[in-house]
Parts: sequence; C-alpha cells; structure tokens
Amino acid sequence: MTHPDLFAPPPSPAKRIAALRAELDLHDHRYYVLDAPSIPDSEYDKLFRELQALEAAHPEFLSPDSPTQRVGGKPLEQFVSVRHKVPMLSIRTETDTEPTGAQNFDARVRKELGLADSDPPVEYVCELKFDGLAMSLRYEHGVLMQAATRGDGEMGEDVTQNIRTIRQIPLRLPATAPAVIEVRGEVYLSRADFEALNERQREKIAQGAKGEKTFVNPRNAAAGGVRQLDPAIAAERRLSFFAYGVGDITLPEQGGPVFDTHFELLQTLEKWGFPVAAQTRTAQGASELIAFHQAIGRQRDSLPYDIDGVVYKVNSLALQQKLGFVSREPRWAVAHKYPAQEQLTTVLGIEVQVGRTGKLTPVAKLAPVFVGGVTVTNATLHNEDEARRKDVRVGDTVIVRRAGDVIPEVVSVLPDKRVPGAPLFTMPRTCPVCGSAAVREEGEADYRCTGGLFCAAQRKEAILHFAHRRAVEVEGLGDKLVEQLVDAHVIRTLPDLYKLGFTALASLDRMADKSANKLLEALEKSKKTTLPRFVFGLGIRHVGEATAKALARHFGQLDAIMDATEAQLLEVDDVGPIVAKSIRTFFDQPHNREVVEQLRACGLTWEEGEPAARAPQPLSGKTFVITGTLPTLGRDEAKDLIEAAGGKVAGSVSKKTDYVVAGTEAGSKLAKAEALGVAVIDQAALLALLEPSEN
Ligand code: 5U1
Repeated sequence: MTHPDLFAPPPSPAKRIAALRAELDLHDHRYYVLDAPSIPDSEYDKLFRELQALEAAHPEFLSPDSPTQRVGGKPLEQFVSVRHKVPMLSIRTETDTEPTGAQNFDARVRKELGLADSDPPVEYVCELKFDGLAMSLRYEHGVLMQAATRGDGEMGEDVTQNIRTIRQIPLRLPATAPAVIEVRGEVYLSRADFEALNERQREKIAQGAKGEKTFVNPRNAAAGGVRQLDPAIAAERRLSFFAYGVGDITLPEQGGPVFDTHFELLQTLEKWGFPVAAQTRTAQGASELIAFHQAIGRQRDSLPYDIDGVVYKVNSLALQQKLGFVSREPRWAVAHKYPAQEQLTTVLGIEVQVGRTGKLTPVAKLAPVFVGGVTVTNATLHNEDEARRKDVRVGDTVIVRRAGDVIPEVVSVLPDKRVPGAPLFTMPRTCPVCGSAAVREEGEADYRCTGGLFCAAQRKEAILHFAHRRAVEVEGLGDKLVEQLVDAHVIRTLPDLYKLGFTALASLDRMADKSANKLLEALEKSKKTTLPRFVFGLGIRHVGEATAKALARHFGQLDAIMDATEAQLLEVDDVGPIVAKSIRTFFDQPHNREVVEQLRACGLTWEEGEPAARAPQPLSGKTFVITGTLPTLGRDEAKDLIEAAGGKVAGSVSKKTDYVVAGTEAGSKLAKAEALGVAVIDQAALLALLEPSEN
C-alpha cells in the first residue's frame, strides 16, 4: 500500500507559511511559557529559517503577527501617546507586612459588602505582586495591535515594537478569543537575566565602552528596556511577562465571553497562551490570605524574579462591581507587601577582601540595616570601576539592595547627604593581606594579589579547597581549624599540612588529643588520591572539577599536564584559551611547582596512566541530574561515572536536562522532570548508558 501523503502536491506557500507560524507559535509557548520544549533548538531554528525564506520569497504574505517579526522594526524617533479605552487602575498598597495587613483588608471588604460575622468567608484570588512595569496589550481579532505603558492611567505610551520582542507574549490568539481584548499584566526581568545583563554591562565597561552603566535593579532594567526607541536593544534585555487581568473586552451582548469569577478569567487567559503565575490560587477568608502571604514569603528568595508582595482580589466579579473604586483604586483588591529589598543606610568603611584566587573585592561595611528580610552589614562594590562609577565614600548615605540569594550590593549614593571632604575610594596597589603587588590585567575588571600561596587570605582558602571532599579530601579539616593553623603560623603552604605533628596540633586551642589523632589519620589517608582530585585541589584559576577530570583523562600524568603548552592544553575537551592560559601561568610560577614537588615528597600518590587514546565518551554532550537514593551507587560515585563517560551532572532540573537518574525518595526534582517531559531513568538504565555502544 502506498502512503497517501507521498504523492500529495506540496502545500501552497500561503498554507505552508500559516502552518509554520502556527507550529512556531506553539513551540514558543511551550518553551517560554510552559518551560517545557518539545523539540530541540536545532529543529526550531530549521522551521524558523524555512519560514523566513518563504516570507522573503513571498513578501505579499508578510504579517506583523509572524514569529519572524518579533524584532523587525526600525528605531523610533519618539513614542506616541495613547489613550487607554479603559483606564489602567492602580492598586491599594497594604504596607503592614504582618498578618494584620491581610486581616484589615478582609475586614474592610466584609464591611463594604455588609456581611455579618456569621456570614461565610469571602472568596479571594491570591496572586504575586511582581516588581516590574504595568502593561496593557490590545488584541483585535486575535492579533496584537498595541502595547501601551500605564502612564498616568489615562494616557500611556505606545511601546508595541519593544513588547513584540517578549517571546512569552503571544502575537496572535486562538479563534476562541474575543474580537477585542486588552490583557493587563506586568513586564519584568528575571533575576538571572538581570544578573546576566549586568555582567555584560560590567564587561563592556571594563573594555572601555563609553556611556555604558550597570542597572540598579531588575525593575529599572525592565523599565529601561520597555522605553528603548530601538527594539533590537529591548530584545537584548530578555524581558518577561505575567498576565493578571483585562481592560477593554468585547461585551457578552456583542459575543464576548462571560466570566463569573476573576479566577475563571485568569484560567482563560492562560488557555489563550498568556503566562499566569503558577502560584495563583483561590483562598477563603483572612486566614487563607495570611497563609498565602507567609508561604510565598518563605519562597520569595528562591523565586526566579523579584516580587514586592502578594495581591488579594475578591474572586466574584459581581462582588467586585458592587465594591467599586475609590480614587482609581478598586476596593476589591490590595497589594500586601513584604519587607523592602532596598533600604537606606550609611557606609562605615570600605574594606578590600581577598578571595581564594587572589581577586580583590571592595566591600562596603554598613550600619546594620534590615533589608529583604535579613540584617545586612556588608555590601559588595564588585570592583574598582563599579566603586568609582557609583562613587561610594566612607560616611555616605547609600541605597542597599538585597534580593534573593544574591550578595547584597550598594546600588547608589545619595549625593546630597555626603559629608564634606569625604575622600574618594581608591583601590590599593598592594594586597591588604600579604602586601604583595596587586595587578589589574588589561581587559579585566578585577585586581588580583600576586602573592599566590604566600598570601594568607589565599592560603586559608587554598588549603580549604585542597582538603575539600571533592578534592584531596582531608576529613575534619574545616574552616575554623585552618584559620587557627594559618593564624598561628603552624602552616604556611600546602605541604606543611603533611608535616604536622601531634604536638603542634594538640597545642592548638580546643584541640583534644583524640581530634588531633583523627586529623593525622585523615591526612595519612588523603595521601592516596587520584590525579583529577589532586589537579582540582591545586586551586588553579578556572580549573573546576570537570576540567581537572578532562585534563587527567587527556594527559594521564601530572608532569604531562604541568609541561603542556597552551596549544596542547587547548586540545583537551572543556579547555578554552582562558583556561589554557591560566593553567600555563600557574605551572610557570616556580613556587607552584615547588608546592607540587613537596607534596609528592610528602608521600601523595595517585595512579598515572598513559596519555593514551581517550576513553570512550558515550555520554558526551548529555546533562544528568541525580535525585533520591540509588540502590548501590553513592551520589558522588554516580557523578564520577557520568563525568568519566563525558556527561555533565547538574544540580537542578531544567529543559536542558537530558536524564534524571532517580532513586528511592526522589522528591521535587523527579516531579519537575515529569512536568518538563525529561527522561527519568533508574540506576540500571544509567549503567546501561555507560556501556560504549557497539558501533
Ligand atoms: N498580580 C497583580 N498585580 N497587580 C497590579 N494584580 C494586579 N492588579 C493590579 C495591579 C496594579 O491592578 C488591578 C487591581 C486593577
């Protein structure tokens, strides 16, 4: 039997264009909204290029709602003002961050509705209060026609070109959507995209780019992105969007949809392709509002974006209408805040800290301030350029920001409050810890101490790194002990560790005989190690665990690694020019070679192999996440096996994960893998994958 499609005529260009657009829209939605792509990027790119080629050959079919037209427009001269058909209201803010904030709102609603204590609880919808920029998206006959900022609520600015670049925003709605609908929501920048944007900015500044600056917070960066006249720059910001309501919409009597509740409306928006925050839920009465506020408060730091509170809305649209508005704020909604993520404080001093790799970081010592839910006393100034650009001086009043798990930072200075005569901050030219020269290489933003293992700051970190569980592993050698040993000048270099005697150890404060013996045993045990652990343990800049493994696999022997030229190092998987240079520089320092020789002389040994042909790499290019308890393999063992076979092991599941290896008591990672459609395998399947394939 012949396959009927085999002889069917090819579809007309118009039909193929329509099919490609629909397919790409679907993949955009799966990728950007559901976080669950169903085809690899390469396949997506192929479809995209086919559509671009067809549209170029048939410009008569070009249409603004095509996925190829997201970043199509030319820079504007200025934005055009637009009048909102339905004003964009603001929301009442409840600044009482305690449960009473929710109780007060519920009490007000009940009073306005004339409810008695004996009446049942009011039903609410709980949402997140995103820290972004309000936006109104107008669709006519299913096509995005206009995106406008809130402005003063009556008049906003037409920023359609920029908003089109947000891939989470559908350019076209399904046929079930009404003839006219304005979707209201928040444009924001995720924390990861904000950090990446600022990192790119810092690099540009370090390379001497004029007029570039870092951004104070994701909200400002998002607002700046939306207000770019050039849509190509807006596209680079990687803005995101969440929907939370509607403005103008076709009335039911003109064929528009009928909604009884706000929750139903949000569910429908989600069905039409808009991102709605997954945390959104209904709640009965004040007690459930409080529970929501507290639950989200606990998650706030780990959310991928900034929120400044949660929002409660009366769910019934009929009750919303009954409650009405007061001065542009609906009585049926409130934003219940969390402690602010930015606060004012004063700079007590500026210290320069030295990291394990010798990086010098200026840190502002602050008058203690409660920000983002914790008391902050230190804030990073990143590097000399940043400190100078912000011009932070001792005695200044500054805005400090702490959001998520990111290190607190000084975002700006209040110049009016400066104490006259406060001196300019200058980066020291010598290391504040060891006095060695501090140098800043061309094109780099950071100063580094050149003292290497001679620098106590680097020494402590270097010893801790060497003794780490995934490096040479000296059980029981923690930071307190290393600090004591280095501060008491008992050890200066790594080999000194192996020269420690019982008497020196037992004389340390709080060191019992038993602990001293245990440490000596652990040191003895650590002498038998492996080449990758030893190389990783040396703490060479840019050489992480995976690179150390790749080097050991490739060269087989330590001397071969130490003597390899940059060109030879570049042949190793995972090693690029920066890493190759760093390895070469490390082994070019006589004192580093001396450390290696002394460690060997102290009895550290590992198996060496021939710099032979590489072992088979059946898992090359694959990313794994391990969760739960595996039947026989420990986590580290499984990780080592995967990495030896060329795979990577990540800590969290994302759309880029190829396999989740799940054992017993696997938790949220397993659930996430299932939600994203990532392959879940057990230990036996992992071991099968490790077998090199026959061909
Ligand atoms: N989640 C959410 N944020 N937010 C902001 N809902 C919401 N609603 C708003 C605003 C300004 O306004 C409506 C209550 C009109």
